[in-house]
Amino acid sequence: MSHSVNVITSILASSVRSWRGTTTKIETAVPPKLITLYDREGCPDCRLVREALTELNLDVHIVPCPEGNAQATDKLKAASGSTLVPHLIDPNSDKTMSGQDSIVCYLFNEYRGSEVPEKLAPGFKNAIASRLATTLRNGSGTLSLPAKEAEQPLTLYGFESSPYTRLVRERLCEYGIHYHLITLGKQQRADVGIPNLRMTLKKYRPVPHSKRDKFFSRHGNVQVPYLIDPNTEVALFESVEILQYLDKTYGIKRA
Ligand SMILES: N[C@@H](CCC(=O)N[C@@H](CS)C(=O)NCC(=O)O)C(=O)O
Repeated sequence: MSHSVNVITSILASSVRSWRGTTTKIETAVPPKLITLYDREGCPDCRLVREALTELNLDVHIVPCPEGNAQATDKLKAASGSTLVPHLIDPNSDKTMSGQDSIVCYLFNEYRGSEVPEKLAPGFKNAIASRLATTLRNGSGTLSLPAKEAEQPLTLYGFESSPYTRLVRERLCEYGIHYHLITLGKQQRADVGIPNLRMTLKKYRPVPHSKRDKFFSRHGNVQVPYLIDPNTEVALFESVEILQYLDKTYGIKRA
């Protein structure tokens, strides 16, 4: 599929989810230790957890579990006793759990001290719309592709509904590459839009002292996806370039 078609279907996938996983408030408690999520990008249930993570402004270590990756399945079984995703391990509270409803409720309770907001609440509507999003992406980010192992985890900046970031997450999942997902949800009107066309007439400035602000100080703007690979010391913007890089560095072409 061409990149443009992928971007369009990714925009449609975010649209059927009503762009959940776009915004975040800043008052979420920041846990000292990174939460781990055993995840399958194309899994509709996992999407609901990742949407909650963006909404809560929480970062996470993603252990991808694509179907057909025996090593990943073994890791998941060792961690959870089953092969079901999503599975979450929170070293801050020593809690571990499976299933999107329990995980989403736990995250809101633990980190915002609140119930799950209506728009993310477990139920039929969210479950169906998330399945539809997977269908629009033709199941990308579900099945394993042959790949070399990444020794150290990569770091990916993005937010759940970002159509361009989704394409990168799908490939990371298919290749079984683990990564730290740094969520940069939108926190104000000026964050809305693309990097050079924002909903503000003033010079763009993220919310002070936020993760976006830190990113802005380093790069002079906020644009996602942004990928860092400590194994090769490569750092890249632009989804096309990131995908080409992942294919070249980790993909193994079938003969
Ligand atoms: N050409 C870029 C486009 C990236 C892009 O427009 N990203 C949007 C999110 S989908 C963005 O960074 N928006 C600005 C923001 O979130 O602050 C690519 O393919 O990676």
